[in-house]
Amino acid sequence: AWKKHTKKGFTTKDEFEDETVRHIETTLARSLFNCDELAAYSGTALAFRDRLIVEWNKTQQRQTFADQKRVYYLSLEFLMGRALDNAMLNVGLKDVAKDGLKDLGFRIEDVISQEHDAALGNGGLGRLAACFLDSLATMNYPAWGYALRYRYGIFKQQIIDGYQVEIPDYWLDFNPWEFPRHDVTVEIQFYGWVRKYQGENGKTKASWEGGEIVEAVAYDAPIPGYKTATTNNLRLWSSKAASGEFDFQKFNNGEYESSVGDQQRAETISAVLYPNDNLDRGKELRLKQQYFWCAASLYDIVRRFKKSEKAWSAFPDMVAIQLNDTHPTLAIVELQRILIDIEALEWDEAWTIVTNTFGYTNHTVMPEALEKWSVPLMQNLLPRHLQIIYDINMNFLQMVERKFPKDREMLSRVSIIEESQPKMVRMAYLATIGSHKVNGVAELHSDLIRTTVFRDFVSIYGPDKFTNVTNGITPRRWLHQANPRLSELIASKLGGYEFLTDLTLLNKLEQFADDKEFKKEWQEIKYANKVRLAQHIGNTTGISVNPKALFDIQVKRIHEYKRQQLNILGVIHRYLTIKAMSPEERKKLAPRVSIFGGKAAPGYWMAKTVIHLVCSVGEVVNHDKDIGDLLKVIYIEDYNVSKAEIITPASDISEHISTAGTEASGTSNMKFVLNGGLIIGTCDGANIEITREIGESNIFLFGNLAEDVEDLRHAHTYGNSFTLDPDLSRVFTAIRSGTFGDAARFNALCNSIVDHGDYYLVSDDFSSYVKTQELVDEAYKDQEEWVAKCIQSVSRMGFFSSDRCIQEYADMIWNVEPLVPQ
Ligand code: DL6
Repeated sequence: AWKKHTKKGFTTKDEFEDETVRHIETTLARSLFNCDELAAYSGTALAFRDRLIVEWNKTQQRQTFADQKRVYYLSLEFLMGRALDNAMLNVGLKDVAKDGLKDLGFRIEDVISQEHDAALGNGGLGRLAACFLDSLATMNYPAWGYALRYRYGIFKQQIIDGYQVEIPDYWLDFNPWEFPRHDVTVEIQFYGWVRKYQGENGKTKASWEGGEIVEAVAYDAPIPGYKTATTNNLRLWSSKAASGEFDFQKFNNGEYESSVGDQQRAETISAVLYPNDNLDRGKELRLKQQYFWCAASLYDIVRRFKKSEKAWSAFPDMVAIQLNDTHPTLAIVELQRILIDIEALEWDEAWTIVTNTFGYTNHTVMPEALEKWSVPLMQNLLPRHLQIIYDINMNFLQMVERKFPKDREMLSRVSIIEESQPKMVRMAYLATIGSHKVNGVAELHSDLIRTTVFRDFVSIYGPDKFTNVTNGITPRRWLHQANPRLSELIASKLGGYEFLTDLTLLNKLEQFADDKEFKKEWQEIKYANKVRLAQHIGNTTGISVNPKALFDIQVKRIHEYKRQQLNILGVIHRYLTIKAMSPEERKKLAPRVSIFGGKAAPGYWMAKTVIHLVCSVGEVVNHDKDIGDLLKVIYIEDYNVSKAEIITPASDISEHISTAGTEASGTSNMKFVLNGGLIIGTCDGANIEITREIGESNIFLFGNLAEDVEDLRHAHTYGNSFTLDPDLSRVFTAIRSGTFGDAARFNALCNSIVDHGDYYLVSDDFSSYVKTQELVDEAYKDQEEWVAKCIQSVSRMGFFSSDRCIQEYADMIWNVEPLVPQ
């Protein structure tokens, strides 16, 4: 009977229209006479959602019956962006929707752009998690993502008078993609105390008592794979008071405000995403978020496992949990607690299960980003977990002592507990000790972690525990969806869209690098993408930019290590140089538009100063009639995933210029190259592997190497002579003389480079940066050669698909097989 009633969903234009109109009229209670673009979006999204749900349910059933190992990806951030376009492409019905919407009087682009970005992340780490979900579903892996359902995602950025202003991002007003599961709830405990008692076998047992309980409620979102029936699940936890709506006692006594206190305190846990990228702030609420999410997710995973009625020893054969950075490290401790305190396993048996279950991905070596939690804070919030951490540490240190007898220094170096004031729990060490594999996200990064933060751990465990999985991006979103014309052109040459699921097939494009007709079409597409971006810039900033100019783009979080300051100092140098040029010299110059975008953490004052400098330079340069189109400086407000989809296909050159050894991988470098733009970059993160794949002649590399950074920093701090490059000195003179407005506002920024040790080595790399930018100017003049380089680069980007990453994780770390729908 069920089968008879189960609908598969629309497949034709007429059916799509029927479904969409039905939703607009009945679900949304709107008449077609007042149906605006938002209503059209809502109706379309609901029609597609219905279609996904059928496959989603079937996928979950299939995975349950198959009774095979699943992957659980624990990430505090999933930067998903918009879902509708992705859903349309993945189920292969975008053209149907386009025609149907046209019939109903709408342009599909306008409808798609009504959707609010799901912005539950800060930057690369969260977007990587989103790409991984897409690949996992596309490759038919049984996998779940787990995160928090923040009511407010990453803030919206406004630029007012050249300064960043943060506006809350309330994204849940209408979200057709999520399903509340009010029947899936978990009680999460905080605070309280530990009671010791005699267990049945006379052994001392522990139980966590008292404290307060908060309820976690599950919200699920379907994750459709591309051209497969597999539709996986992303489960987001929302917090709510376990005690019900409010305190009746207080309410009846007339204490209206405090009667809702518990409810508000509980809801605060999942209220807001912490807006820091590569920075650890150590706030109690953040630790609460982490535990709340880890405990709810583990409860869910364990509940699912227990249904199979298998022995506990089979847990790692059924469950692989990947920790996306150290934020979910408490899951290790929570699983150990469940196994010993609740399921009554012996410590060693439990610990073997735990370590065989977890894998840990490290995403940074920067000291300020390595998470540590104060022992007193943890003692208060999670008293039992702290005890277990101490026990894990004791066992670990005993093992180290056996291996390295008498090496006291080693013991204090590798201890999970840092003997500082107050004592701190080092989460990266705990994650390493509790996992069977630790990976970095690009070759250089993985080498660096092996030789720096985890050096001692490599000698303790041996090198095999540490591995590399270079990041990747999903070609579905970052080529097919963001750049449909390029995708179509490529498909026309390769005889179909198979490259979207096997990106290595792009290598067949190389033969067209000298094909005149193909190159012409390629250029037309790039130009059209630049026109689209120029329109966006015109609409949002009022500044008109020439799409024929060279578009030079740096969009990413604003951080000193990413060195947007180097870029803008280079722009000032360019401006001053043009000003000093004769009309004849100016004629030889390729006009440039320098485009910046990205958010600064609200408390990161120096990053905000960099934004202000970029905007101030733009104010002067863009209004300098003498300069005209030769140079424009643009700040794109509120950079996010959907803006990235417009920006990425429009670059001629993009900048990935971090101080060598600081950017773990970077992923926008991959997106830009895949969209036919060249890059200028340092020998850092995945730039190195991109160079290896596409060839040195197709990338503009500059700057010092990671191996020299320490010496250079030392020289800045202890060297006795420091002469500034004359070009850079001229730039500082211009800033300090007020050319770009009140110089005092930029003092600290200038001083950080000139007087305060130049930690990010801007002055060391400035001259090679400027020279390399000159090479870019020269190269751009020869358009034939430039386009050939772009085509050749795209054809060699096969390695950087997130499908390849997932394959590596599946084979090397998770030991999990796909489950292909029949
Ligand atoms: O691995 C994804 C992404 C890398 O591409 C970036 O290079 C790296 O900076 C970023 N790391 C973080 C670390 N945050 N924390 N914790 O966002 O990861």
